[in-house]
Amino acid sequence: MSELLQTVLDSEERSDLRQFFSEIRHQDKKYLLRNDILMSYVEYCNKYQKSAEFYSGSHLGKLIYYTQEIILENGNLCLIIRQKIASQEFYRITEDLMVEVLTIQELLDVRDRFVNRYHPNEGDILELDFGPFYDYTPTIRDPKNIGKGVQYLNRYLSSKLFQDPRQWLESMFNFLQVHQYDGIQLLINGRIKSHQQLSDQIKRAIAFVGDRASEEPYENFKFDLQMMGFEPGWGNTAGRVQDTLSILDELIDSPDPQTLEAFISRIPMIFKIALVSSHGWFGQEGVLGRPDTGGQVVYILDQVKSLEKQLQEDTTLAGLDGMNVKPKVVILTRLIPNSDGTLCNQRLEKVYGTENAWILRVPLREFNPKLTQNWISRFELWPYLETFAIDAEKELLAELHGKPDLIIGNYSDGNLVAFLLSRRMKITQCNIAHALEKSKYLFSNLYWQDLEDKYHFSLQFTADLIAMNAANFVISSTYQEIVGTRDSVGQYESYKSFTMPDLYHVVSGVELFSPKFNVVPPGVNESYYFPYSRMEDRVPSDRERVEDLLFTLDDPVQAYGKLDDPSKRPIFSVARLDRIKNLTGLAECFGKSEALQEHCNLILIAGKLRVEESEDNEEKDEIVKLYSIIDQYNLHGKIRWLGVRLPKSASGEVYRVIADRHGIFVQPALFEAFGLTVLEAMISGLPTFATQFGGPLEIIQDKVNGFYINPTHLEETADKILEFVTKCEQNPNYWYEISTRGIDRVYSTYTWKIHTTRLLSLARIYGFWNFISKENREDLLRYLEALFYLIYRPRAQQLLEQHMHR
Ligand code: UDP
Ligand code: LCN
Repeated sequence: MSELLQTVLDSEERSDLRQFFSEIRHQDKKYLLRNDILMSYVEYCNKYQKSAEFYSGSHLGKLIYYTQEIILENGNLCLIIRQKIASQEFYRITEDLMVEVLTIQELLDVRDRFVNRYHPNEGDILELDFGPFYDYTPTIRDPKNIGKGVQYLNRYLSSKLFQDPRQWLESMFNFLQVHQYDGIQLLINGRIKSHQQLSDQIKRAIAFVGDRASEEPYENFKFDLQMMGFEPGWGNTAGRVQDTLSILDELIDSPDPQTLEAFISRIPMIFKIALVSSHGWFGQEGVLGRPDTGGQVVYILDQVKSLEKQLQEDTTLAGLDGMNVKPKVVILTRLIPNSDGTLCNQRLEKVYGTENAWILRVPLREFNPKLTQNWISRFELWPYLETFAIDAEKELLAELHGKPDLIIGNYSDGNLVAFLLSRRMKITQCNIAHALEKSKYLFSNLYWQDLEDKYHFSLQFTADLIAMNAANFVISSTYQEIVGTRDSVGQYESYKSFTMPDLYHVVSGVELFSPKFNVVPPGVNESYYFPYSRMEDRVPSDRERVEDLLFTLDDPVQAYGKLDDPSKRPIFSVARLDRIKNLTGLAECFGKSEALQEHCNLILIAGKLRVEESEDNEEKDEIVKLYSIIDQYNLHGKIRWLGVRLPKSASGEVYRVIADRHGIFVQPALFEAFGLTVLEAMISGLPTFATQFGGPLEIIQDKVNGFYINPTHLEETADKILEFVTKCEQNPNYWYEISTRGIDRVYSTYTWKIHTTRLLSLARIYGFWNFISKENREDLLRYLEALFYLIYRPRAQQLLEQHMHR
């Protein structure tokens, strides 16, 4: 049993526990989440006049802190305790404090009973259990190393491999033979016939290139190397070739994981990449602003540009320029015939600023043209993905003149398509979630049947389970995306076990300790977003136009509100008008603080200004709410609300103009998976106050290079901002300090260069290990296929039939 629970039971706090549980039993709520539990505990402590020391310092206080859920059943309490990251324990506690440990199966039954969906007489429910597939794969032990998968994998597999030097050399020799570009052999040729010979030839070649000037181009001596058995791919100059060969030489003589990583990272094995963002509305102009075409589109476009550049650099360094090697990156998305003035109806669109990166659009098959001709919400897309993958495969093969070397899925739907494509073409699969819906919607699995009409979570969660287990590796933007924080469950973690009543029980849905998980955060587009102080790169006329738009322009189509005093310090935010983005919360926080209003104006760039212009119900509600907050707190003269979607160049200038005026940026989301606007604001030099719920918690270091806020505590947030503003008024240097540290934080940690170097190195290393260890994943993949065909496909078919009748 949990030590903590045992300690409470054995101590004098036992009576408090009994009393507290009795209070809970008398509440109306029968299913308490963490917030409810904490609130009840506060009430309990108040009612019984417990000291502050008892509240947080007692064992009971700690137990409550770690309790994620309490479910009441027949007077008993079921507790879900998460004392350590990524591990949960379940207990049933009776009125007289008898404790019984529950298995996960028993807990899932409790949850089913809670929603009256427990029917044991009708037979057992299907149990999904991925656990056995991970029994024989390496797993990380310490939770703090979760997300550093590749380092671990390298160490683990190297030590196994290096134990048998003969086998190891043989494997390496085989691996070096397989690399080609468009049918042309790379690295080594048939003249080297064995690993013994390889080792000798490497030493000869090192001596040979060592005699040449370091900068001498590879082309000058390529035939000599070829005679020794070496094809292109080792380097573009004598120096580089010598370097690469020496790393390999060292690896053969005294292998160690770092040398191995350094060597594999240099191998030219990735030239063509396909990224999948199937739900579409993917383009370079006029597409942002639909639900989930915000950060995801921005992320992928910037990533692709950076990937192409990195691949080009790698190709040049490998000495392949003479072979006319042209890396290619393709973003695969759906073609949407009725594209509302965007280019989403065009098959091919070149990505700006690249030589060979393209958006490739493949139409959905025409099941019901009323739907398939138009944009379809990501929640409704499921029936079309299988045939989309089949059609997309042909298009990809044609466009890339062969198979991609790596396929990266984005979001639940793109990851499922990535799975189908990787399976068919046998290529390394990488997953990126951006955000998983399961933890975004409360009780999304428990009440899935009630939500099915609107969200079809049965399809989405099944797709997620399939894709995350199938992926060779997963990239997350933050650690907490995988396993949360001390007090909150991670997005992937929420797939560990859950019930889908009447459909299936997941007893082990994901191995969080698997080295497949790697934290690789995104960057920010540095040509659009850069520090306000870089005046030489700013265009004065743009600056003036943006200043006018933000503070003065009198144009009811674009702007609402006239500022009484435009010179006050601006508090700025930009986001879609989603409930979860909570811009209305920020307006209310500003409204509640007269002191803040005295010092600052509030400037919002958000969605649309008129309900009639919006097609999205949530956005409509938020528009109405924002107007009513402005009236309720009489914010007229103190707020400007711009209903515009700015092109990137202008949006970069917006942050800088706010920084010119020593303003601040606030990101008040109730939950933010990562938060690209936080990076954009910080790199521009804006002191940033961002939500403590989600990614910003890892981007910002509180009070060092920005500030955390709890967006559900309005007064507290207002006070934090006010404190900062007052401090800056007393000491203007303070603003510069935070501003500079914010800029440094982004440049040191969140650049696309760092991201893509890491991503490509991961892709090579996972590709290498797949080859070498011939890691047999076939059993797992077969299981996943069965889920796809037996659960996913029939449900998708049902949804399709509904669509046919629309
Ligand atoms: N964005 C924009 N105009 C808007 C709202 C957002 O250009 O009116 C951009 C913003 O600059 C950022 C992205 O859209 O690059 C939003 O990404 P984020 O990760 O913050 O949130 P998401 O919308 O993906 O949840
Ligand atoms: C989706 C989100 O919700 C954001 O938090 C991320 O920043 C964005 O995708 C890019 O990954």
